[in-house]
Amino acid sequence: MRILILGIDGYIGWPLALHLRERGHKVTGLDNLIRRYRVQHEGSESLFPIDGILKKQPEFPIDTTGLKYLMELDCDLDAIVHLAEQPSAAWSMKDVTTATKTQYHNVLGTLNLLWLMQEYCPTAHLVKLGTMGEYGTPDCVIPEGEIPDGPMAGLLFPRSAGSFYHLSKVHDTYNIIFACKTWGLRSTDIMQGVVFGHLPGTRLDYDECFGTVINRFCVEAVAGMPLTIYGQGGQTRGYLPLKDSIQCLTLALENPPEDGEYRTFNQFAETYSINELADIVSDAGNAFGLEVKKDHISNPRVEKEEHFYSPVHKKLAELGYDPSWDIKNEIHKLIEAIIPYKKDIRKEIILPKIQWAPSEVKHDFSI
Ligand code: USQ
Repeated sequence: MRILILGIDGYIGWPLALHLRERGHKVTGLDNLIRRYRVQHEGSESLFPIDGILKKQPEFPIDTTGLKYLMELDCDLDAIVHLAEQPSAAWSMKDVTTATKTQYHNVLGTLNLLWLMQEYCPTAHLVKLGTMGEYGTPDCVIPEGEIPDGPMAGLLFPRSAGSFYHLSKVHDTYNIIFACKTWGLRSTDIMQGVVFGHLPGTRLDYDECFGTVINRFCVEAVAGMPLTIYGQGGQTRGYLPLKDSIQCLTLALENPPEDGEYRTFNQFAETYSINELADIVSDAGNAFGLEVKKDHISNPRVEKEEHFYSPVHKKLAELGYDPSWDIKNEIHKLIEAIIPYKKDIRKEIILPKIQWAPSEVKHDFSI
């Protein structure tokens, strides 16, 4: 297949490109490198060295100038993987500037892409990265996409997002459904859980905005800092290692939907509470002789800290997804990979500073 990856320089985009090429697909990419810039701008950096863009450029034609590149591809694309969005919930809750940038870039970027697709490549399959966080944490089973039975059967399951970032994905979902219905585009909207781990050449962020919780806990364990459990630690989410994310995206690409079809996959291996994850990281750390402590710090977020959580995730398994069930082993491998970088860990970027509840801070509205 001829596949264009939007966001090819990122945490998921780069290993996906390498994997798809290994499987014989023709891969090109677009990236404006804003993830590198944003992490730096927040005073942070990836713990692991990232493959430089100059190293990547000869391997894949990476264009950083914008979506107009699509028009030069002779519309001869089988699929577009859209990973080019601002990914941090915490960053979107920092201030009015980061919230509006998140929704502007994510929602309008996707809308722009949908218009380009209907004009230049209406038969290409759009694989779009959404988030499990679109659903929130309702007191009922979360289906995969539509409500399965009863008087509301077939309607999209209600969304109850927990940040302006998660909301940007909700808005994307409705725009994509509309484009499929109205223009006959086809799309797989991936509701992905929290990704962790690393693959060759990928970044490893551990700051409060761009580091996800397992990656942060593993870095904290190696740094000798207590694990930063936000609040009571009963918050439960779906998790998957990066290699599973690549496996699932590949399955979605190689098993495309029909023309005009919109489908949703709930993409994660297993659900865990923060307390369970802290125990697993602590045990893995102890195996390396690290003395891992845990700390229930005041929760900077506004979220339920004890709740029911039961999302359905069957569709990818039906396509052949073989999840990494042994999360302990994955976490063990991650800690092992982090240990050589212990001296590079910057402890000052770990503790959270962004408060999601209203504060006394006066924002700059001159944006
Ligand atoms: N948490 C802690 N301690 C920490 C960091 C996080 O207890 O040091 C808790 C948070 O309060 C939250 C949970 O861990 O309850 C997950 O937080 P996270 O920062 O790992 O993930 P989140 O903000 O939800 O966002 C991440 C990705 C996002 C993706 C989402 C999938 O950054 O791009 O969409 O995971 S999901 O969470 O399923 O919506």
